[in-house]
Amino acid sequence: MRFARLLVIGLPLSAGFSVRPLVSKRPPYHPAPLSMSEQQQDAPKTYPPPNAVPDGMKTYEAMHKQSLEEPDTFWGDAARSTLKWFRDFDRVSQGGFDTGDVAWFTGGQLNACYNCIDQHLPQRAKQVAILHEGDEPGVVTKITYEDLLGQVCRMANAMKELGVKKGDFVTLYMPMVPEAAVAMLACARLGAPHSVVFAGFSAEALRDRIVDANSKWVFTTDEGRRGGKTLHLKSIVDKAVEDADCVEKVLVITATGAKVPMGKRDVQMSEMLPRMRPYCPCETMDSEDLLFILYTSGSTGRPKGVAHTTAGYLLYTGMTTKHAFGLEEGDVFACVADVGWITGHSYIVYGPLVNGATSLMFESTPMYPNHGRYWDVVQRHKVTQFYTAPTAIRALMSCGPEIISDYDLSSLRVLGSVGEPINPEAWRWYNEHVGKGKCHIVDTFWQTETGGHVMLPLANVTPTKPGSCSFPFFGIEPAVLNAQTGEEVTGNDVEGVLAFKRPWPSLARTVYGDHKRYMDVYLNPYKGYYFTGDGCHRDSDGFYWITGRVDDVLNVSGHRIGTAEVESALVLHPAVSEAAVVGFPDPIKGQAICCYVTFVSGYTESPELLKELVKQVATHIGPFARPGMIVGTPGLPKTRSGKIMRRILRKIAEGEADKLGDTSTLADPSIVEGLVEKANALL
Ligand code: 6R9
Repeated sequence: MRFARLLVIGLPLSAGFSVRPLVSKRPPYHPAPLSMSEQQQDAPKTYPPPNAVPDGMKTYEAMHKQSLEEPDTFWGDAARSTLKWFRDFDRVSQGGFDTGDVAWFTGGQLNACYNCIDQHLPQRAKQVAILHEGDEPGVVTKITYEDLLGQVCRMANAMKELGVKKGDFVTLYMPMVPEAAVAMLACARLGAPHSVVFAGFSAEALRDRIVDANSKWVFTTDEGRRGGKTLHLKSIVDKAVEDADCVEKVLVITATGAKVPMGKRDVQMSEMLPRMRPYCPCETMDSEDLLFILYTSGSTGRPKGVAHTTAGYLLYTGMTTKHAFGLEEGDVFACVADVGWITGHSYIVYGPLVNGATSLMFESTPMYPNHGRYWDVVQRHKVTQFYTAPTAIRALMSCGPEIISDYDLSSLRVLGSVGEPINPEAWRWYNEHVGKGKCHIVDTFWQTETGGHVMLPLANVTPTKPGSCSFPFFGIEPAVLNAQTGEEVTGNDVEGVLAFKRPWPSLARTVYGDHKRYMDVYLNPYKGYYFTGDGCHRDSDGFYWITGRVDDVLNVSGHRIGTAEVESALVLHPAVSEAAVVGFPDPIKGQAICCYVTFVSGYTESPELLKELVKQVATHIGPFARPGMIVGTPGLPKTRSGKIMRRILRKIAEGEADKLGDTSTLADPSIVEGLVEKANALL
């Protein structure tokens, strides 16, 4: 018998939430795949910031100090100068980590959409707000701030006519078309929190998210296009809403113009929008009113609806966009993420627009029609800041740098990285081949829950080391904790888990509908701290290095996937009795998924069955969660008390069966012997 390495195949159909119970204790600690020593061996050099601002680090240090010593003055001033308020706030911040009653700018009233559009009209009516590069090269749409207001208002008025009111949840399942941003902003204008579901999720995953948010409205398009392929979004939504009784209307936007079946609940927006008035007043929102929820995976249980509120989120994403990327007048800012993830929310929509910048939205992939596409986009649109994920950089690296020299990339000043640790080799490639040694590389560490960057270099200010996310943003007080004791590890050249000691404006306020879970996952594991779930190293110069998740969350191509979700998708298959899922290193994706499964009697392992199981996961979650390896086994390695020893499964999947460590607590050592034999047959 051999391990089956399976190729990425098939299409998404649907997804279920995990049924594994929640735990309120500390998550199990295991060192991340990219170990600190590997990173360090490779990264002795410090790079000075290009075009350094005089005394930039001194100013940063003074501002950071002030943000911690006089937080109310720091954030109060920032909030008044960055945002437009309908009513000034009474208090800057209140609450804390004990009960998670954090609130910022209470008493203040504002509207996020007003801040992203209306406030800029006197100076920027004719400036491009959203520059959309379609799936086909050169298919470009430019939406000025003035046009954006009109489009958002028409959309908001249509939503009103369809019954959307302040406080109602609206789900979006959209490709990367400008209307995705327009719909988000229309929701913000009406005070209806949006819940954007990445359009790579299956119908089942979408349904669960619609139902969890009790959403009566779902936005989608007829179809989408990505990398020359068609995404059948409307038909996925049809399947999702079949058993989602809460849904009253599906708002169908025309993207490709394909004829799609329209049912009783479906509304053809192309017929409705031209009738709408292109102005719609803004709802007045309290600072702490919800702006949106966004589902994300955790180490256990079902995906959580991470909840962000209006003022703090907007202020913080605005400030981080400005400082991380050194925004200047006339810049073309390109974050090539998807709006279905937090990076798209914060750095395609809210952060750039609150700054009055031109935000590029990219519908395609780095490989379509060839691996020069990013650089073609940079050249044609004279992009000044470019923000992508290490997985894309590694994929492009594997194609060689030659194609880059066909393009003029001289407009670029800042190159950002996000989503996973960037290996020093990829960092240097990005710096040398794309940045030509003249751009600032900003590796930004943050999470759905943090709302915006928490650890990052500031453009033209912070020196960098390849693979390190350097230092905290204003108001962020990091701590390295001993994972077992929870004690803070002080000094430099230390390792542990990364936590934060005080709230900041864009910290997620709760898990929608389940504050206990919010406490248990983020604030209870280490009392007095926000726990990130990531391992970290603070080197001898005080630079921070993220070493990856220390819990059961995988990061596949920058996509966060809970092992529990994959396991519950697998056990829904009639052939599977038990499943245990771990990650293993992948040269491009960072991590890939390995599933160990035991079969119900009567089923035997076969290539067909293994393929079916891969499809099972793609169907229940989405194609991006497809396992790279499925291993049939007569049993899972368990302790005598019945706990699965994932540490052992991880080692075997990583090809380190010779370093299993202590196996004395195993109930049945022969199971591990069998698995190791399988591994050896593969290697
Ligand atoms: C923004 C985003 C969050 C997890 C996070 C960590 C990993 C993100 C990183 C990084 C090292 C970076 N992560 N950025 N690890 N260096 N610059 O990706 O949010 O999808 O919630 O993922 O991603 O493990 O905990 P999200």
